[in-house]
Amino acid sequence: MKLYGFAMSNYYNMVKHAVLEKGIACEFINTRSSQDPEFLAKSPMGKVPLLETEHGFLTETNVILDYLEECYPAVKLLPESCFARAKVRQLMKTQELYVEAPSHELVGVLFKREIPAHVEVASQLNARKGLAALGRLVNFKPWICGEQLTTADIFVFYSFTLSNRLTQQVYNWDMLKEIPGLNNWYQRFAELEITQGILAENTAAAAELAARVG
Ligand SMILES: N[C@@H](CCC(=O)N[C@@H](CS)C(=O)NCC(=O)O)C(=O)O
Repeated sequence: MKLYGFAMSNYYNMVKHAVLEKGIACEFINTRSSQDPEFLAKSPMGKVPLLETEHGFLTETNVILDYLEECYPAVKLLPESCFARAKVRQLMKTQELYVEAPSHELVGVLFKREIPAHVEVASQLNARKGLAALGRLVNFKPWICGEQLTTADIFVFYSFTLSNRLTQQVYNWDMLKEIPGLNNWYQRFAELEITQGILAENTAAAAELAARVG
C-alpha cells in the first residue's frame, strides 16, 4: 500500500494516522496535489490523500477510512453497532461540512493572500454554527464519541490542526475554547505517540511554508 500526500495536509494526516494506528504496512510518499493528467488519472479531483492499493487507487478521506476499517479490522476504529458507527460518521460529516469547510475559506492567509471582507464575515458566522452543532454531538468519555478511540477522533483532531490555525491567524479566535471539554480532548489526542510523530512533521512543514512566504 502507498499513501500520497504532504505533511501540511490535514486530510492526508487523518489517513496516515489511521494507517499507523492499524499497523498497516504502507509507504508514505510526499506528493503535492496536482492537475496534471497523469495525476488526475489516479485522483479524479487532483487532490491528496491518494491511496494506492493492490486493487487500484482511492481518494476521499472518509471513503479511504472506511476501506481501511473493512479491510484491516484487527485494530478497530469504529464501534460494533451500526447505530454507533453511524453516530461516528455523523460527527465526522458535521466537522467536515460545517466547521472545516467554512474555516478552509481562510486558507489563503497561509500564503499571505488577502481574505475578502465578506468571506471573513461569512466564514466565522458559519464556523460558529458548525461548532455549536459539533458541541451537540461530542461526549469526551474520554474520546469524542465515547470510550473507544474512533475515526471521529482522528478526523476532528487533524481538521482542527489546520482550521484552528487559520481562525487564530485571521480572527485571533481559538475554536477549541468554544466547546467545553474540546481543548482537553485535543491535548489528550495530541499526546498519543502516533500523533506526536505526525504533528512534528506538520509543524516543521508549517514553519517551512511561513519562512518561504515571508
Ligand atoms: N474531500 C477531500 C478533501 C481533500 C483535500 O482538499 N486535500 C487538499 C490538501 S489538504 C488538496 O489536495 N487540495 C488541492 C486541491 O483542492 O486542488 C477528502 O476528503 O480527501
